Amino acid sequence: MSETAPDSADGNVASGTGDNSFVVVANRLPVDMIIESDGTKSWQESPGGLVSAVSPVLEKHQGCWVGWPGVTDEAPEPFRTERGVLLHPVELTQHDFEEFYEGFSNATLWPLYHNLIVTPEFNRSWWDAYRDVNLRFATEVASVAAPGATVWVQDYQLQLVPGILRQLRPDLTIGFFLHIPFPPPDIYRQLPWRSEMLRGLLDADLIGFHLESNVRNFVELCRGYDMEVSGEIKVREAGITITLPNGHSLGVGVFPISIDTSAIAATLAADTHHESHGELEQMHHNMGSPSTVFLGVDRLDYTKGILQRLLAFEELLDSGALDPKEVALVQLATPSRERIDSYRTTRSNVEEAVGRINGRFSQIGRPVVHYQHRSVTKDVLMRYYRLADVMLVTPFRDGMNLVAKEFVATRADSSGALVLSEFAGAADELTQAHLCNPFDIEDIKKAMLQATWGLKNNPEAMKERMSAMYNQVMEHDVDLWANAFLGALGALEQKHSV
Ligand code: ADQ
Repeated sequence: MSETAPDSADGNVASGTGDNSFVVVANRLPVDMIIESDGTKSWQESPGGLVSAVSPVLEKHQGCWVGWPGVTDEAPEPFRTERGVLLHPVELTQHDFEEFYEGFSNATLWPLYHNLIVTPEFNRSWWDAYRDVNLRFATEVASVAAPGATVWVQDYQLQLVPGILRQLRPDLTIGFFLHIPFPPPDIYRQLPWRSEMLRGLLDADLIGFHLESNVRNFVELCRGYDMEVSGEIKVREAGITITLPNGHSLGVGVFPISIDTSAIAATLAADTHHESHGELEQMHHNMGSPSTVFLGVDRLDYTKGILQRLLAFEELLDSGALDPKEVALVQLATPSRERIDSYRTTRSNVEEAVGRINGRFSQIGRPVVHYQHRSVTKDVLMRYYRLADVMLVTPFRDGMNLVAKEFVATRADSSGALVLSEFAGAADELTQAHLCNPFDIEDIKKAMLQATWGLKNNPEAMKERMSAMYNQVMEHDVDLWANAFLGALGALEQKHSV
């Protein structure tokens, strides 16, 4: 796990506040504070797609990141990372963590926005905590932002921040990006606090979503509230304008998030050193030299469809369609939201399936499923991507899914295949993948077999598919995402100030 050494250790605490012209605010800082049993404190990269995507943007802008440091009841001083990003921690109490983070954010909004894969819980005291914590984040941002600064609010945990900030600091330009899907209006309307939530969001100057379907859902919802909607949906532009009864207008657009392709290229290049020592071959050898390696890389979340993927693999072994002496499946699962019941159940179901499949099909010293319930460093992750023949990305629903794009970015040689859920946002762009319906185990099996068969019997066609996806990802990286969003936000700001 990579460590980021704060300069505060040598006394270089951020001097003064209110002088940051670019501020990102997200629930989590890009690093988590780790407190050892002897009280020693250190920092580790925090998990998840938002951090992967937004970190390089902040590094390029040398901006300020306001967020929670990952441990409760701790308020470290602001500090600058080695890469020049000013981190401004916001304290969450244990009560906030339970009611705002685990409760409202992850047991109400997360399942609601992911189309009810599990049933959302509506709890009034969680909503109170959500409002309180959003007020705290907005107040912190208001104190660090320079006059006329640009503030970019990230994700579903902070949907009230644009509205509160607008009250506190009318001089700011406020963008909001939603990293998860926006649900159909009928589902959104189940939320008891739907109007206040929507009102908070609409005080932004620009709202960005990953997909056209997200924007359609959002616009339909707004029309139901008698807002004036004009323009048309555009990609990487604020094609839609929504005007509120008080005269405030905002832009809405599709901004598909992506990955830092140059950082991946640099990691791959650095890895050639290890390559010369045969590290990749050694990993393959340690796995029993399977002719086909399937790979899954996910936060351990019920939306990611890990269990269904394992069941599909088990059925293929059971029927003899795959030979357990020839294949292996590696599943890396980052621990996530571990105290929430639905996450505990998902973990125990996944681990039970791993144990059963290995019990049925492994030989001594050669498991068919290699399962790791922990994070790995980026360079090790890249090595797993390179090792894989068939990448399995089968979420029931996913805003985008960066893992699919990261895998493709390691395939400059056009090797390998991607099995991809049609309900991952990435399926809108990676159309050459082996698409499947993750709710249909037969369909996952079919896609896995087509990919395996294609690699053996039709390598040229498979290379064409991978090459098209590789070019797509290389031409649409995270810089394009950030520049398009911030460019559209800047253009709106100029329009308003004319
Ligand atoms: P996530 O749900 O976290 O992100 P994803 O987009 O796949 O999903 O990002 C996961 C990130 O974590 C990737 O960068 C991946 O490399 C990393 N990761 C996963 N498992 C790992 C492991 N075992 N070790 C190390 N790193 C690991 C949310 C939304 C997505 C959306 C992103 C960005 O749910 O739909 O794509 O935000 O907007």
